[in-house]
Amino acid sequence: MIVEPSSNEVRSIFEVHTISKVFHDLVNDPRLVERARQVLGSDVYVHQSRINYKPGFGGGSFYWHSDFETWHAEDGMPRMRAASVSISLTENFTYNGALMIMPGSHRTFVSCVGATPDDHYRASLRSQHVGTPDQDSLTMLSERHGIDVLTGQAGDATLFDSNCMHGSGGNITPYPRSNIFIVFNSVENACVKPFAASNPRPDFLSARDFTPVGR
Ligand SMILES: O=C(O)CCC(=O)C(=O)O
Ligand SMILES: [Fe+2]
Repeated sequence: MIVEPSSNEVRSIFEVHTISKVFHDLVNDPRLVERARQVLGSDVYVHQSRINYKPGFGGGSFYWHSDFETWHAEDGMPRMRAASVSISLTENFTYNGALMIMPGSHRTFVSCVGATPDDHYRASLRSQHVGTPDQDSLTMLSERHGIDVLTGQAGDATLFDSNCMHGSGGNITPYPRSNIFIVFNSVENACVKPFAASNPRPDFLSARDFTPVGR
């Protein structure tokens, strides 16, 4: 569990599919798994699951990033054969910190400058300061692709490519924005040694159990 940098409010809970039967059943639900299998072209396993709470009156932002960049550098994911499902647990409005995404940006890999510090996840999951994409690349991608806001009712799901550039602002409204993220990775793309970090991140962030789900 990760708390907000400026308060003790819960920011994220990881590996929810191993601590809750509800979420275990969800990651095995054919409505999700079959779509992930169709897009990724093979059986899939869960690389990571997390709930981001983003409480009202102060839920923090998530700076622009490509998930794949982190998973490649720090988790040893070889290729871009992973996709995330984000399911709204509360309504996502345009104004309570909904996810912003640059559609089409998944075709461009932006590597982040600087070496990954040891145990970087301890700081970066609260608030990311090093290893972020540079502003020239973000400006170029947003001019090329534009920015969409992923609004939706509780229960709505969005599937997005692991290399899409995305992020979200803070939530100063009274309305919490809670979403669950489930990362499906192809079993043919299982993680190896990190490509740009000295040690792999712990299992709760980067699964080492590659058993297919939904089978
Ligand atoms: O919850 C959000 O708004 C963004 C979360 C995200 O991008 C992530 O967990 O990788
Ligand atoms: Fe992300």
